[in-house]
Amino acid sequence: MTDRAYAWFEEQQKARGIDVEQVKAKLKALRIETPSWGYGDSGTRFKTFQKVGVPRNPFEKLEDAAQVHRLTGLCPSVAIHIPWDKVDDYRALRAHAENLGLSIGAVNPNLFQEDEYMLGSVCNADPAVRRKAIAHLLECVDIAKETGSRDLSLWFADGTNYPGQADLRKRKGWMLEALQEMYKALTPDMRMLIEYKFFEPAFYHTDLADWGMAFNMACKLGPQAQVLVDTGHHAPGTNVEHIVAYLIDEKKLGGFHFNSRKYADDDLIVGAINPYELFLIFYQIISASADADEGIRETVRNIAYMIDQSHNIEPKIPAMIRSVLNVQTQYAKALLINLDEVAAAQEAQDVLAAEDAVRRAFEIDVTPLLHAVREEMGVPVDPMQAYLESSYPQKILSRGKGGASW
Ligand code: PSV
Ligand code: MN
Repeated sequence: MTDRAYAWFEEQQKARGIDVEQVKAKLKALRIETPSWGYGDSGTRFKTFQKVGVPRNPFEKLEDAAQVHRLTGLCPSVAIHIPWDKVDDYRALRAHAENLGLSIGAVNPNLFQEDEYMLGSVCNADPAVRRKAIAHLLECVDIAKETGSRDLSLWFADGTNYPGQADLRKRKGWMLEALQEMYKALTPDMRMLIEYKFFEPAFYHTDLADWGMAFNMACKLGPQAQVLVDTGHHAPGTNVEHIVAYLIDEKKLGGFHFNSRKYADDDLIVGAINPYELFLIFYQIISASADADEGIRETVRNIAYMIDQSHNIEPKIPAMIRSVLNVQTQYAKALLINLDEVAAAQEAQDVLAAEDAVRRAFEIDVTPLLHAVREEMGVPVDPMQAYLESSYPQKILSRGKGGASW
């Protein structure tokens, strides 16, 4: 049945001028990093529900992440968050990852959980607090060296709640100073990926509130600094794919934190709320991947696709599998856009034909394609079902309740 469905799919796509073998090769090359914190308990300011079977330490988080990779073939690296994932021996953590067929991905400094940071970390008016925050950034560079990580993923909760609370321009200068000191500590192969977010936990102003501010910092720092787009960090209605296209064109898009939001930074399963947005993001990336400028093609090749989610009510491992599969699905659909057709419609200034050429790919059922690709990759055609039928959900119950939070 699958074979017949795939044969029909292939015939249809070839008739549309799509190189299906190339699409399959691209799908096999897709890599999505999962976050260690997505395997732990998390919650809202109202309640964190503790689940049975949640990993008790960073080593067990990696074991859960290995299940996601084993079943999808797409997730060989895991981002860590420090100090949530602080261990005595990072080489041991790295070795554990490698034994599981994984690597440690982006290192995320955490500058938002200590009392001293209530009024800011790197932008705090107290030089002692700023020094402590910078020391943590530098510690994370050292950790990245030990874990073999390339990317330092930076998000700052810094901001204020009230007009007049702080000097906004001084804080801008302190942010740059901190980032510059960190930048100097990088080895040539490392990158700083600078995230932005327009509000929360601060509600009046955030020191890096939008992509323009992150971009400005990245430009001032140099080529090893780029912008990280967290899809949940925009006001409703923001055209995220436009930001993506703009940053790619400036060779400053470093990576993504994928998740879904309905209202704000809801951190829901990616693709659950607005899969079309994800598809349109991939459309911009795929169209740039064929650019004549090698610098743009290189930017696209180096984009780090990462998931940043909190699973408050849903079981963590299947939620992560669902997220990864949703990303894969939208990427597959975007690969089916006939870019020549779009270009011809744009050339003719035919608005409806251009919109149709893009949307039509979104409407294609890619199930037969994904089944074929998974078969060729040697992973289950239905990774979610394979997980639920495996012994792993039972096995982890022995961990009991009260595992790691985030
Ligand atoms: C902040 O909302 C964020 O998106 C940052 O990436 C953090 O590191 C992550 O979520 C976890 O809190
Ligand atoms: Mn994020």
